[in-house]
Amino acid sequence: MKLGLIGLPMSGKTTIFNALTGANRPTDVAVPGKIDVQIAVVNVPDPYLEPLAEIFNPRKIVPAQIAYADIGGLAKGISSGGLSGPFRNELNQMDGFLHVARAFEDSNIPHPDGSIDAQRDLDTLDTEFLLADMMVVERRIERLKEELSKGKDRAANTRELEQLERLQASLEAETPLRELGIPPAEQRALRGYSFLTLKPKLVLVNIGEEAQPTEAFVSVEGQHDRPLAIQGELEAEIAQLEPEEAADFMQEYGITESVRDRVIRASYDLLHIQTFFTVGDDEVRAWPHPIGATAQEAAGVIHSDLQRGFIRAEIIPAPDLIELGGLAEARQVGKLRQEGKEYIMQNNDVMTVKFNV
Ligand SMILES: Nc1nc2c(ncn2[C@@H]2O[C@H](COP(=O)(O)OP(=O)(O)OP(=O)(O)O)[C@@H](O)[C@H]2O)c(=O)[nH]1
Ligand SMILES: [Mg+2]
Repeated sequence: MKLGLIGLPMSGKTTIFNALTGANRPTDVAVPGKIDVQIAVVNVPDPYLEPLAEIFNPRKIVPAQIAYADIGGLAKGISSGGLSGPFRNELNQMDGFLHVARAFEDSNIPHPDGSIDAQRDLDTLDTEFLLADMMVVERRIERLKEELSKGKDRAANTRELEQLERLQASLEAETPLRELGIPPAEQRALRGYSFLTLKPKLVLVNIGEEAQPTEAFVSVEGQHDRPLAIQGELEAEIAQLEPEEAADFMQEYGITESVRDRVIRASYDLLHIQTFFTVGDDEVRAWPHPIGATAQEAAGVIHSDLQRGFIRAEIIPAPDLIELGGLAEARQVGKLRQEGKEYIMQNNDVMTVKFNV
């Protein structure tokens, strides 16, 4: 899973990336219009991984991970004529976006538009993404019409044309494709286009030093998904401290949860994912997987062989296993459940897959 930090120049993307990943990337270096990407992988904090490891004493403990990409260079006007190849390639690879907007006041950092207005800035980049998608749709529609005029693949091409014309109407009405409620199967069919406005997006408002949400933050609160308010620079400083010092610092500033924890949790919500565990002497491991996945689909997250040869799964919630102290103990008291292919995975299930290939 990979999420891209996007936003207008100087909104605080790199600052928040540093806070989130503990990186120490220099700020103020991106050139508007020139793509500049840095990726960091973050371990997902998990209350059950350590206690499970204590039971199994495995050679390896593998936490779930999320990659975050700091994507510099996006700016107003960038989509006129279509997004350039390098931008498209990078943005296509993202599973979703964290859209950073500036709400901090700082006279040393003049805003190119002369004032601080987070909603305006969000709209500016949203419009660029709408335009970028519109160009993709238009080009494809043109192409399909050409093919149809030659009488090629009439049925399939007509179906695709109708679908794309629906998407085009939505984009022209400035409605991002993610808001259309397109069913998952149809979304999968659209994957080849990598529509930017179809990808899930969460707004992060950089409120700077203000402990109280600023005007600019309040003005974006009505957004579709509730934005996160982040004190960018402060959080980036905290991320550089030793854990004990960081705790003192956070207490002093009334910060109850680090930006890393908050954003990771929000990322899970955004991507509709949850965790299951596999356990054993070899490794204890956390696996992110889509909420609603069946046991067989979840087995496929581990390895395609396990999905193909799936027979059944032994399941127990992680807290129960930790309390009981082991799989044998759990089996003894009848807490280790046998589940079939269609079982819907619950958050924090421990799964052992029985399979045959
Ligand atoms: N006062 C204040 N300044 C901040 C805060 N967050 C970021 N800045 C400053 O704002 C400037 C831009 O921050 P960056 O993190 O470089 O922003 P960016 O979005 O990565 O910018 P580009 O990569 O140039 O597009 C830097 O000088 C930061 O130090 C904040 O919370 N408060
Ligand atoms: Mg930057």
